[in-house]
Amino acid sequence: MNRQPVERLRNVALIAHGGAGKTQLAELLLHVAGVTDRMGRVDAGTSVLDFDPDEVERRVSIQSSLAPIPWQQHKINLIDTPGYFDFAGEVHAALRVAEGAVVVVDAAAGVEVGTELVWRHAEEAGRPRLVFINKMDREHADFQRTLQQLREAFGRAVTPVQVPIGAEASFTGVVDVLSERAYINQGGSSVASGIPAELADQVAEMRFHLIEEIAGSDDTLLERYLEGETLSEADLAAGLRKAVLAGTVIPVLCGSAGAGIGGRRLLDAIVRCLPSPADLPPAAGRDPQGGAAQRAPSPEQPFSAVVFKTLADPYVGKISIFKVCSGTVRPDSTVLNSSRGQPERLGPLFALRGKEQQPVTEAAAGDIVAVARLQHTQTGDTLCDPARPVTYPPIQFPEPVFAVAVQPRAKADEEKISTGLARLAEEDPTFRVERNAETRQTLIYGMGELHLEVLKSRLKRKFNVEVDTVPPRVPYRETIRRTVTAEYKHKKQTGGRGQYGHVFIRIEPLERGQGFAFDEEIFGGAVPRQYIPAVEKGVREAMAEGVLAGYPVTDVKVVLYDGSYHSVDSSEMAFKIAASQAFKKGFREADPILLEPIADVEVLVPEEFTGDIMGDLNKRRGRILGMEPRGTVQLIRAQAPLAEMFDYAIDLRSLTQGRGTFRMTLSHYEEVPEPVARQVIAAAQVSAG
Ligand SMILES: Nc1nc2c(ncn2[C@@H]2O[C@H](COP(=O)(O)OP(=O)(O)O)[C@@H](O)[C@H]2O)c(=O)[nH]1
Ligand SMILES: [Mg+2]
Repeated sequence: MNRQPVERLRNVALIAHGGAGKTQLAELLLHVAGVTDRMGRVDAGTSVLDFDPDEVERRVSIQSSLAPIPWQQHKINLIDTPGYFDFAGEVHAALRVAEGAVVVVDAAAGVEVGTELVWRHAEEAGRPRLVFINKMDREHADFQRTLQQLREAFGRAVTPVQVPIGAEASFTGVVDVLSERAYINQGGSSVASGIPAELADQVAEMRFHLIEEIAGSDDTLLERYLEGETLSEADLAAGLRKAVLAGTVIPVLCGSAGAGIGGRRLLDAIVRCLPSPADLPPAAGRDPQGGAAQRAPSPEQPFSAVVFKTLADPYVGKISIFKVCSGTVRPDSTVLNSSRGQPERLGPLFALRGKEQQPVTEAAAGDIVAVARLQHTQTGDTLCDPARPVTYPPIQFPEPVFAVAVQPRAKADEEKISTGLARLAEEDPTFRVERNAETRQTLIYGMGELHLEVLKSRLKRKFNVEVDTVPPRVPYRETIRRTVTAEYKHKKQTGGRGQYGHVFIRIEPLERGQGFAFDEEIFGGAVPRQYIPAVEKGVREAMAEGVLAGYPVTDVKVVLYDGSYHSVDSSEMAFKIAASQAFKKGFREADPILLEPIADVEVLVPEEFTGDIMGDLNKRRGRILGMEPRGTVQLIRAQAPLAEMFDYAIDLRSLTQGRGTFRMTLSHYEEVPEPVARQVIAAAQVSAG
């Protein structure tokens, strides 16, 4: 494909509830545009876009996929996104770089939870939209009902520009309302014809309504319309485009990706109604001094780009996909990664269609290209002309909040696992790896169970390591409630030189969060100076594994106040042992308790779920701190023990049918209530054998 003037580019995100048919629709568009000889089929595993083995195996999209499509002297870069909540990060990234979106809705299922979620994302990103009511061939497909649901959920801007001809098995084509032409599918090609008589009245009425909507969005058109002038097809087309860009009209089309109906009209609508990069305001970022900087989407401007996706390939290495915001970039040039302050040498540039790579000689403002093996670059980074630096804000990704611990199936794989996980985290900003020194576990955080399942299988396929997942251990701690004194004399006489260390210590509770303090009140050299550090060391070692259940001890102060020594047999080792034993002895008597981490939790849910959510948090031993409205939803603030929150992501989703989200950060430690503590201690004793 040759370079297109920026006005002839369309970057379009396909977004929807999972299973609405986005990928199949993209396959149809590729096929009707003549890019593919045969239409790829999701069900047959022959999709060009769902190429990842995990996608083929599960028959669902897991990551965004690109499909450049030439259509009527335009270039459309379709970004097919995954619909499942677990992969919502991909939708965020796609909407950052696409200027417009096509929302796909299943004509039988109607508006679904995922429809609402992606709609909200698109609205927040300020992206003009078209709606495609898909699967008109399916049993129970109902255009009017679905349209009604759309208008109820998203307002009156949602306006049909097509009517289906027939439905279910007898669905054969569509009528374009503005042009008053019918397109009927005959043996795979679309044949233009007159409006079927039984639809004439309906189309006339819709056309009247649509023209009013279009005219109402433009003052000069409105004036001419009110003066009784008949607006030409060109006037109306221009007016419709303006209204869509302004968001006052959201056109609804229909078809069947599976039966191959409605593809050409959708491509037409994308070209005619959705914005080009030039229709958006210039990209806004910061210059190196922190001042505001702007770049218009013109090939003549200094080069700048945003990396919105990274693929980790074990053979090729890392592939970074970016959208050129301004200027032109050529292979083998040196650019600046301004987000990290690092130069990057670009190798060959290529366009991606699914997994297929086609070399390109340049990429100009507005277009999307890929490059392999960048050294420092990660998703969200800005690349730019080193002489004219600019940095764009990073892409906002949802926080991963579902955690499991992983352990290698083969012990020798420890290292391979950490490299593999690190590479996967580079590829996926909604995946995080954390080594917890306290529990000695590697935790992986993701958006949900399916997400982490997929990552496990990628780890196996790409890095050849198998892991088992286990529940995360809770990093409990131990502390005391009262001050005690303890004495220990370590004395051994065996053959040659003996061992002698003798200490008196006082152990005092500290405030929560104070950690550890050590002091001494030795008079008259009862314990010689040089042994005092050994005493502290002995205490610290004993604290590493508490007496109650083996968890680290915290929030205590230890004071060495007396002792004795032997001029020949005393040693650092002997004092360390004495101190350690004295601590263990004293700790048992100091009313020891178990502490658990408490998390700050913020839950965002629609009003109707707040009762259930609060009830559920109470069951998790949570405390509700407050609730406040946030736009159309409620924000519930609470604190809850981490131990009860590991699977919260899953339960919240089922409690709210996917409408709720939450964030969680560690806050502080608190005493574990007695009955729970007893269980934890018993479990620790079992596992210690
Ligand atoms: N009957 C019918 N099935 C469709 C149509 N479009 C997609 N499908 C099927 O719906 C399922 C989900 O399609 P897919 O494209 O993977 O949905 P996505 O999750 O939105 O990408 C697959 O089994 C498709 O074959 C359609 O127009 N009609
Ligand atoms: Mg898909």
